[in-house]
Amino acid sequence: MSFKNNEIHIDFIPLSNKCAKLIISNGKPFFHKSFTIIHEPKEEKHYWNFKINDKECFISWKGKNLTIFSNFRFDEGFIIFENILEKDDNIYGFGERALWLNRKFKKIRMWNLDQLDHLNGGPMYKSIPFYIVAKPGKNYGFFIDYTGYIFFDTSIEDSSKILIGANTNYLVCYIITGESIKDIIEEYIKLTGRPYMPPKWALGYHQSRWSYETQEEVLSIAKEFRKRKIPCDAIYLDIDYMDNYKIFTWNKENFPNPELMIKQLHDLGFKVVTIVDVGIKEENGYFAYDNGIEKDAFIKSFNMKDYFKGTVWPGVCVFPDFLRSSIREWWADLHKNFLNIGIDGIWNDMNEPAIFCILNKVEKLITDISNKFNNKKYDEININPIGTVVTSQSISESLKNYIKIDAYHLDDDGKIIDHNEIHNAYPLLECIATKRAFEKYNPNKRFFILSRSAFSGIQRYAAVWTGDNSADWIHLEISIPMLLSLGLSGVPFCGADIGGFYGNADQELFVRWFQLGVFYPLFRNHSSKGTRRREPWTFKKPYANYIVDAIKLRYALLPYIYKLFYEAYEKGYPIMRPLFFEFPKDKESYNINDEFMFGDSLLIAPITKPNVRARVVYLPKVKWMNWKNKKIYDPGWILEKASINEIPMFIRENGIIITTDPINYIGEKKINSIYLETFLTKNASTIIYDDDGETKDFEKGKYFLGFLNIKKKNNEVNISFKVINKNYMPEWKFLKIKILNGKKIKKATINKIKKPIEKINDIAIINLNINELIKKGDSYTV
Ligand code: MIG
Repeated sequence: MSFKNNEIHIDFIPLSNKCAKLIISNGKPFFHKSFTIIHEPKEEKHYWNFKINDKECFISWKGKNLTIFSNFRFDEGFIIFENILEKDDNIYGFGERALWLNRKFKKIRMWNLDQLDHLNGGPMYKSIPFYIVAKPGKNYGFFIDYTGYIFFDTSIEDSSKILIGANTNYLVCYIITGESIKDIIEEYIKLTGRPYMPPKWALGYHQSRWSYETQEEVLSIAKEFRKRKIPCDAIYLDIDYMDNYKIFTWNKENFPNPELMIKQLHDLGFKVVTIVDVGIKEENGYFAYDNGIEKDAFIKSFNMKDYFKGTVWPGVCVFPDFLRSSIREWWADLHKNFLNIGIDGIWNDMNEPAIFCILNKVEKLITDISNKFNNKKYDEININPIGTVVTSQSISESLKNYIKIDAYHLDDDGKIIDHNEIHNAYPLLECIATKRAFEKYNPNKRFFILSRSAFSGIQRYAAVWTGDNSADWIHLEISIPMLLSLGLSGVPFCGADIGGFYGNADQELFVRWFQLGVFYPLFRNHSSKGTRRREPWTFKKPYANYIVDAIKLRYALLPYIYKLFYEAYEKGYPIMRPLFFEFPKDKESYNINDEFMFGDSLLIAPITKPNVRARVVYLPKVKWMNWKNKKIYDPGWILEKASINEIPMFIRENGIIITTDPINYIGEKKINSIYLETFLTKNASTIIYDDDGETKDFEKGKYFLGFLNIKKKNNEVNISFKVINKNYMPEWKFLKIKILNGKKIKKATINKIKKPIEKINDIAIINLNINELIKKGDSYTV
């Protein structure tokens, strides 16, 4: 269905039960290439109803009014329109912003930026133009598939509409709805791609620092972890491993034998992640530059002859034009030596792209700045003289104002594309190329990419982190809504630098941050040059012990976390979830910023303030049990004690968490048992998933998947297990069911066969072995 007048064309196209497309344009033909949409459903049957006239587009779903888009217009090169809201609607998503969960009353802009001041709420590294409007009984999502500048204003005059503007003449949007927010995420993921399944080691603890500066230092850090038996799986090499910051090179003096170092690290059970920036130093004789010139691989300046140049760490740089598939292939090839010597992960930094000074445009400004810095040449100034700070300020001045970059790309057909149209897609295209590198040089190995900048779809290729935060309580606290919002924006694999990147703080902050970081999908400790060291043993006792306890807790929870990653891969569900994701009928749960669900069964209420030894916790709808002291609570607001070594964690009534015995790193030794811990009042169930954790064989069906159910009636429990797939057998042999409130349990059966019950305190334990699970019972293989 469409509407047309001389100025504006609006098309509404139902795609499936839950998804419809809205195209707004000036009616001129336009070739829209999407980097994000991987699959558009085409189903005949649907529940949509809509009415369009020159003022409004009314949308209803299953016979009920859903929403209204209105007031479509063109203004100074922008398509502008409004999404009419009801007063009590809540707004979520929009990817990474240092804002509270509910994104009402805000000006939100999509323009990837190396944002130095996170707390100004302005644009940051990632642009995900997807929001969800939700309240009990109503949800829909809206995604704008445009990679240039977009503004959203959720605060004009009153909160009953969102003003939307995009700097283009042709806009493709998707409206998604369903019975719940889970449905919306699942549908959004079908459109934009499923999150990738990382290797198991990526779920462990990661140790990073800007920088571990020599080969010996890296090895000594790794050995210290093993000596002290502090679990750790990955170590990072930041920019100082390179020769003069030239990507894909090594500093020969400090890293004389990277191949040997990597082998030694692997022998110690460590995986190695190296940083790769996007800027390539302009230097004749440097292979990446020479080779790129030969391929005409770089983004061009306005005259289409010169390359677009800017200064970054190595000085004057040129930037790969990832828009062309041949250049993405070239970029993949640059990784050959790195991947061949065994590097396990690539860390894509500065890929907004972040540029200290853009040369072609601001020569004069640079000279002025150089003068200010005692006539140092601009490429010697190691601070950020313009770029980010100035940019973010000017953006906050006016909704439509942003710094355009005078740079041009060539697409696969040789067409010139203005950088400003694809600015936000730049990191996504880079990660596509990086993934290609892993595919080429390690085809069956699962890859690990960590990206700072992103656009919708990044979940297919990379984990992300929230950039340069600070060692401050407010940064700890805001990381919760930041990561929850990334999760609601289809990016489950995310984390913030534990401890804060910049600055220093007292030891209590680091303890509390590690205690929260256990539940970040990406559990990485990273810090800037010039800050105090952050390796766990650099803290004083007892703080150091509490930090190690937190890391060990992460490893105990790994089987549960792996299950959550599998659910993320299957359905796009976040790993850290806002309370309303699990309790959509509970009105109170829509505005809780300092608690979250870790998967479906665990509620985490971290301490986010200094000197706090108790906190209020909101417990939605069901009964809860404090996982540590086994105290049981009714729903509602409670006061919970949390001394410095405690994290308030609650297991949901009839929820199951899966734990295991301690290890120092993934693959160190065989895991013998897993434990299914439940607070059982009626009926609890979970999937049990496992695979080899490192290859892509699971894609070919080599995985273990079963469905376990525990039913309680009076003082009896009946367990049943259905095998869904057993083409891979887990390494654990025993599965122990721990009924945490099991004092009165007298009888237990598995697939109708009686089993003995062991009692420790009030916990009833039922020991099962894997053969009992898969042989008996009504199993079937797919
Ligand atoms: O301009 O590589 O966010 O994690 O340590 C700073 C040095 C460049 C920014 C990243 C940070 C990294 C740092 N990088």
